[in-house]
Amino acid sequence: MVMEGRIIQGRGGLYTVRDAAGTDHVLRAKNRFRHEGITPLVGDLVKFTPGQLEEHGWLEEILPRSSISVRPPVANITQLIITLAVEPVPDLLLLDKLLLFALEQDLAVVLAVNKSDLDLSLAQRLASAYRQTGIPVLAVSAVEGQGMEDLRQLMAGHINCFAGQSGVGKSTLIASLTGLDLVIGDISQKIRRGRQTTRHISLLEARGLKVLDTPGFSLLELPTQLEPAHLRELYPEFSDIQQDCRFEVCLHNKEPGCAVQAAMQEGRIDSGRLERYRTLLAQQQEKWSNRYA
Ligand SMILES: Nc1nc2c(ncn2[C@@H]2O[C@H](COP(=O)(O)OP(=O)(O)OP(=O)(O)O)[C@@H](O)[C@H]2O)c(=O)[nH]1
Ligand SMILES: [Mg+2]
Ligand SMILES: [Zn+2]
Repeated sequence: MVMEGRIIQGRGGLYTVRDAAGTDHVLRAKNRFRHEGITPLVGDLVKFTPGQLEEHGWLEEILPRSSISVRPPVANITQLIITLAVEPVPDLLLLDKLLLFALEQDLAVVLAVNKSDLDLSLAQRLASAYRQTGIPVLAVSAVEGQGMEDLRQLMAGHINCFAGQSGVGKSTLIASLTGLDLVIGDISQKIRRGRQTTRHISLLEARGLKVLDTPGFSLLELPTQLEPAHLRELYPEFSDIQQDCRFEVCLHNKEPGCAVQAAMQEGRIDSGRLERYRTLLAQQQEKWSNRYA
């Protein structure tokens, strides 16, 4: 008997799949997946043969994915909640790379600035820097509750995935939203041990929300195939302005008559965003020119 379900966790070569009735099945992937170079991902909709008694069952087939994210490696999410906080020190280049991944996959995005009980200035700074992108920036506090109702409303109806550096409070936010008992890290211990508290990706469902908790990370490479000239299409705040650049394929990298540069000087585009765009552009140009080397 073949059934359908969704992968909610994968660890040590075993996948937990939840069927439509809410029953969880532990499965092993058929060798065929490995031979074909296919990695089942949390979020995947699959066909499977359930196990008998104590035996695990078999993952038979992965159904077509509506989105695929490489970092974190998940399938079929519809919204990425990029989480930052005053501690650990925010990495805005990482934030912009995550945004590029999300927009490339047509995902909805929310910036959740957590720990706003400690400090509101980061949330204010980011709200101003990302205003022209149209992406919602929320000041939230998982421990004191500010902004949590707004976050919940933005999450409704989506398959949400939290992503961001280790220690920003992704699991604490999810625990507060869902009422589930998740393992929360102690930040000083984390720095000492240098590893994440959340070790595996899992899809959680409670209080009407669907949400993926993921381990934090701080390294992220843009894919080599991402063409440098395509980058500018992934900056929502450039879209109305760049048609006024003197050159049609202006890369907004100090070309004469660049309307984006002018907009930045007039304060209509955030200077930090443009600067980081240029950093990423240079990186992609470097990768692109070496791509056959
Ligand atoms: N002051 C304050 N501390 C918070 C808040 N949210 C989380 N923390 C603390 O931040 C630390 C890290 O929280 P986690 O939820 O484990 O962080 P994480 O992002 O899930 O980390 P990884 O699982 O390693 O990726 C814990 O000590 C939390 O208590 C908040 O809103 N305010
Ligand atoms: Mg965590
Ligand atoms: Zn330009």
